Parts: sequence; structure tokens; C-alpha cells
Amino acid sequence: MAGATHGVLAFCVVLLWTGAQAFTVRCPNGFVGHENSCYKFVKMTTSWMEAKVLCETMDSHLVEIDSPIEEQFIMQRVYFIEPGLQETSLWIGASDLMNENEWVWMHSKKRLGYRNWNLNRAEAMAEGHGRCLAMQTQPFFAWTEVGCDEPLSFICEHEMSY
Ligand SMILES: [Ca+2]
Repeated sequence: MAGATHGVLAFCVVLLWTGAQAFTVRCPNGFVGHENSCYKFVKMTTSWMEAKVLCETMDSHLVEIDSPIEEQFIMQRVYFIEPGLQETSLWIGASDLMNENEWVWMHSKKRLGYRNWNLNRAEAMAEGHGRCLAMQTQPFFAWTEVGCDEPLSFICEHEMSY
């Protein structure tokens, strides 16, 4: 009798465990989940356009940061977990390639809502206007416009659908 009880218990534990697994593996391979999206942090450096294409080949797009909460997750991930990304800049999914100075998330075609520009933006622009957006991990993860051909690491985002 005790054996049978143990058997049932073990069965339930296995069910719970596989349930939890199913929950965490909803993200594609190599992606990590947060709220309704999955993210992949790619250390390899490449141009903005090539990064965009590489994300698309992985059923995702360059990350679109819509809120401080999403940015917080990315910052913590880069700062504490992702190896070798702490000192670099990372491509994110906006550019003003369509209309100069009109910054748009290029996958959703939405104009930037939440934004976290580098406070030295005017200073940075004096050195030349870049048309693609990057997140500078040093200092403070501010966003800055960079020439699109610069080789940078990047972050892909895959939105989960229900
Ligand atoms: Ca997003």
C-alpha cells in the first residue's frame, strides 16, 4: 500500500516537474523569458542591419524596449549574467533610417515611446550623427545613436503569442 502511495506521489512530482519545464521552455532555444517576451543576447559583433537579419533568422527581431521594466530586466541580465557584454555597446531595434531624427522601432514601426537617451546626446551628435540606436553598457546603459556599420553585439526579442 505504502509502495502504491509512493508511486502516485512520484507520478505527481514528475507531472509537476514536466509542467514547470514546459513553462520555462516556451522560449526558443538559447532565449530567456521575461514577461511576454524571450530574449537572446548575442556577443558576436556585427553591423545593425546584419544584426537585424540574424535576429530574423531566429524568428525574432532586434529588441524593442518599451518600458523601464523591460529595460531593467535587460540591464540586470547584461550586468550580472551574460558573459562578456558588460563593457560593450549593444544594438537595439530602432533607427532613424526612414526620416532623419524620427526614431522608430523598425520591427513594430512604432515611434519611440519610452526612451533613455544618453544625457550627453548633444555632445555625441557633435561627433557625427549615427542612424542606428545602441545601448551603451558603460556608463549606465544610456541609449546613443551610432553609425549603422559599427560592429556591435546585439539583443534579439521574440514575442510570445497566446
Ligand atoms: Ca519589447
